[in-house]
Amino acid sequence: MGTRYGDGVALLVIDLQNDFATVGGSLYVTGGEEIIAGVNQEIAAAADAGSPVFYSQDWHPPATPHFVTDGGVWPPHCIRDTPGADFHPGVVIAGEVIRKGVDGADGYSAFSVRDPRSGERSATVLGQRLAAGAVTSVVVVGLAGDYCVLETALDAREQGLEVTVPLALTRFVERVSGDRERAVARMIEAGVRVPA
Ligand code: VGL
Repeated sequence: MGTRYGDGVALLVIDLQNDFATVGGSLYVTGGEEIIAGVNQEIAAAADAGSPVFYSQDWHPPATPHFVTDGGVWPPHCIRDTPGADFHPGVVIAGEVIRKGVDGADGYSAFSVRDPRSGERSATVLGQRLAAGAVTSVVVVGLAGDYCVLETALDAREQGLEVTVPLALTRFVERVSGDRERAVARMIEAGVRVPA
């Protein structure tokens, strides 16, 4: 596994937070907790090879049009400064945390957020950080494969990065049956590598 990392490669750990990764979390992604040991191995492999690790963290205000309670689709989740927004206690944190969704935006991609009303997109600091570190290739792991991992991987491709999403290191929401297959197909179409 260490072979994935080295100069020019970064590991992006997406939203491994209690609300997604803990049984009983408000937007629990089935099996989310199963990937944690493997993700920690990736973090160790990246660190050993000198590759930076970035962590995205969904960080919503209590009311946001992202939530069903305010006209959106999702149950309230990852509300800032609550235990649901904390990283799953099993995840080793060994890098910079990038928060998204902070001002009521939809925060799917770790690279950009989107105002759910105006549709306007704005960048997080991740793109700058990767450019500053001369990163040309990213490995994306975490939750969920059909939302934040997908959008992060597609944004990374748009920025011209090589992208790998090891499928064993993500899980899918599957709001609609078939979303997993559709998400994987979109990744492949965009040139994302999706090893098992
Ligand atoms: C996510 C749905 C809503 C995710 C975040 O982390 O994939 N999914 N907000």
